[in-house]
Amino acid sequence: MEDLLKMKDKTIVIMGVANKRSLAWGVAESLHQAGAKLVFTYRKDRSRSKLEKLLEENEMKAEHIIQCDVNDDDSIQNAFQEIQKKADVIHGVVHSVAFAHAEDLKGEFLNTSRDGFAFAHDTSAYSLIAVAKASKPLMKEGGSLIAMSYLGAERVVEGYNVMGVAKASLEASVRYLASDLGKDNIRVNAISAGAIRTLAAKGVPSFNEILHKIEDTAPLRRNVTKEEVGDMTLAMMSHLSRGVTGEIVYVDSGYNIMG
Ligand code: 1JT
Repeated sequence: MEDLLKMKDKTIVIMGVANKRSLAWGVAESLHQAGAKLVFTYRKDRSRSKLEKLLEENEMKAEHIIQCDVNDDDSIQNAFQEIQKKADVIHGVVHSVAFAHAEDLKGEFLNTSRDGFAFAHDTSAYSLIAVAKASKPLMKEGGSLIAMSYLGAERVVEGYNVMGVAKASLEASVRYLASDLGKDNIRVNAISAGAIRTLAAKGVPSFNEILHKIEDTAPLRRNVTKEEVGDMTLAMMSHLSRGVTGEIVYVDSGYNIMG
């Protein structure tokens, strides 16, 4: 019983902490509690400051904090080269990064621009492929890659629009990457998280409605938290999930099963 998770000697890279509400921060807390060593990447300087403050407040220590812009191949390659220099071996990466232009997350999907489509897919889906490629040489002892998705990938959720199509691409990429990387004992999975009030959800006019609908109709009759997403991410990083790859795991109070 002692150590079912076997996280003590593992180094995990977490991408996408913007503030204390970020899913990636929930993941950091769960992985830290399990004894993992953490490396963080950030894009904006502001996110780095927020992260440093969060780490201090929670008496947590990062092994390294490294800048990485997922829209830029060189930045991704450089970031993982830096991580390799400092940590040598890593055992997993949490990809908790997505972006789309605000104008593409309202009104009709029909109005999605070519540029808005490309940008959402580049940032939110292609980035997983680039990160998988850059991190593979560091996962010499095998590893686990986790991406974050949302139900809008497979159902029409009003307003989610181009992000839904980008998340569909992300989920398909998880399966193709899982197929390629299985021979290196690298697993690739996604968590489909229920609606959670994060920075990303800010400015979504229908968000309150979505949260209330989940409380009324999801099997567990409540919304989920970033801590619950963090704990499932820990499970998917750990020894317990060693036989699982290419899956989309729902942490959504069961909402997705309802008709
Ligand atoms: C992004 C945004 C990715 C918001 C996201 C996201 N994944 C989940 N959300 C929350 C959400 C957003 C909308 C929604 C339901 C949930 C915004 C910035 C780009 C990346 O539609 C009803 C719009």
